[in-house]
Amino acid sequence: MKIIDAKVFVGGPGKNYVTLKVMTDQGVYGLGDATLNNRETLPAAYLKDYLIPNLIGRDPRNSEDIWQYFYRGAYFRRGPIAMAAFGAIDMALWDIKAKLAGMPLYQLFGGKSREGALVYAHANGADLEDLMDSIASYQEQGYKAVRVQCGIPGMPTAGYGVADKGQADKQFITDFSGIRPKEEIWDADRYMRFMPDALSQIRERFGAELKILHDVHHRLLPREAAEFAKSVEHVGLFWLEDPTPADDQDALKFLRQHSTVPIAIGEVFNSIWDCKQLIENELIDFIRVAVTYAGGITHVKRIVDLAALHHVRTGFHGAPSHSPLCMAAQAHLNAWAPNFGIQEYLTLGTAECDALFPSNHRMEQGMMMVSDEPGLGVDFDEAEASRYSYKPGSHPVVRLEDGTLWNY
Ligand code: KDG
Ligand code: MG
Repeated sequence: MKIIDAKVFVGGPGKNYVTLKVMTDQGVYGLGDATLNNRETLPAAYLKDYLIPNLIGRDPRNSEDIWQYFYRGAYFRRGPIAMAAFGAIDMALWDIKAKLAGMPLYQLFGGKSREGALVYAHANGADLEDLMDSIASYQEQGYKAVRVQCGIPGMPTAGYGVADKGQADKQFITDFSGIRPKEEIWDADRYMRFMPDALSQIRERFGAELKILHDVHHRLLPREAAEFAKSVEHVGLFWLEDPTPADDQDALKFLRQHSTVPIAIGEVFNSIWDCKQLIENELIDFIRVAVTYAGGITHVKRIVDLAALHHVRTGFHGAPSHSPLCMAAQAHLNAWAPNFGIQEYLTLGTAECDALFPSNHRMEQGMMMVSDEPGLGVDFDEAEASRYSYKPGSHPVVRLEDGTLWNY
C-alpha cells in the first residue's frame, strides 16, 4: 500500500483551517489538521515544500516510522510550525489505519473508557453582570463546566478572553482586520483586587455543582500567581489555567508550595519535552496540549501515558481556532484515556463548518459523544472548501500601562 498524493487546503468559515488530505493507491484517504492559529500559512508551506514530497511512495500504515522519519530527519527538532505539520500527517495516517481496520479510532487505542467526555464552554462578560448572564446561558444549555473570564474595572482594555458589553456570545480570539495586532493593556494589581471576589460571587450564585475554570493566560509573576491561587482556594475551582508563562517551570514549584488549587498548563507546548518536568515533578494537575500543536496522535498519546503515571489528567486545548479534525482526534483520545479530565469545546459547529467537515461527533448535555464511524469520523467537502481562502488575522499584543511588553 502506498501514499500517492497529498493536498493542503487553507481556509474555512471565519477561520484559516489548514487541512491535509492524504491519498493512497487503494482509494482510502486520511485527513489531518495543521492549523497553527495566526501562523497558518507556515505549517501549510512546510507540508507542501518539504513533507509531502517525502511522504509520497511510503506505506501509510507505518505511521510510527513516518513520524520518526520527519521528527529525527529534520535535525532541527520541535517548534510549533514543524510539530503542527507532523501532527497533520500523523492524524491523517491514523485516520487511514482506522478506516482500513473498519473501526472508530478509539478502538485502536484500547476502546472506550467512558460514553461521553465532559466538556467546558467559554463564558465571558465585560462586567460581572454580563458574565453571570453568559454562565447562566451555558448552564441552561446543559453545560456542567464553564471557563469564566471577566472585564476588570478600571483596566483600560477588557482583559483576556472578554468581549465588549453585550457581545459575550461572540468568540473572538483572532482579529481578522489584518496582520498587525491590536494592543491591550494589562494591570495585575487591578486584576488581583477584583477577580478573587468575582469568582466567589460566581460560586455563590451558581452553587457547588458547577465546575468553574479560570484562565490567567500567563499574565502573573510567580509570586502574584501564588497569592492569587491562595486567595481563590475557597471557590473550589476545577482548575486555574496558565497562572504564569510556563517557560519557567521552576515557578510552578513556588506556586505548589503555597496552594492546592488544581493547575492546568500546556496549550502552548508542542512536545513531551516541554511538559516532562512539570508532569514528573507533579507540578500540574491537567495537561493542556492539543493534538495538532503537539505532533499528532502518536506524540500526544505518549504525553497522555506519561501524565497517567503522575496523576495528571488531560484537558486538551480546544479553542475556537481548532479544526473539527483536531477536535475529532481529541474526542477519540478522550473516549479512551484512563486519565481523561475534561475537554475544552466551543459551540462553533455552525452550519457552514458542518458542511465543510461533515461528522457524527456530537454534543449532548455538556458531554462530547464520539462518532462510531471508521477512522477519525470526519469528512472534508472539497467543493465547500473552494469557497474559502486564507485571511490574515492576529492575536492582540499585551503591554503594561507604561508600555512594557507583556504576555498575551
Ligand atoms: O491561539 C491562542 C488561543 O488558542 C488561546 O488564547 C486560547 O487560552 C486559550 C484557551 O484556553 O482556549
Ligand atoms: Mg488558555
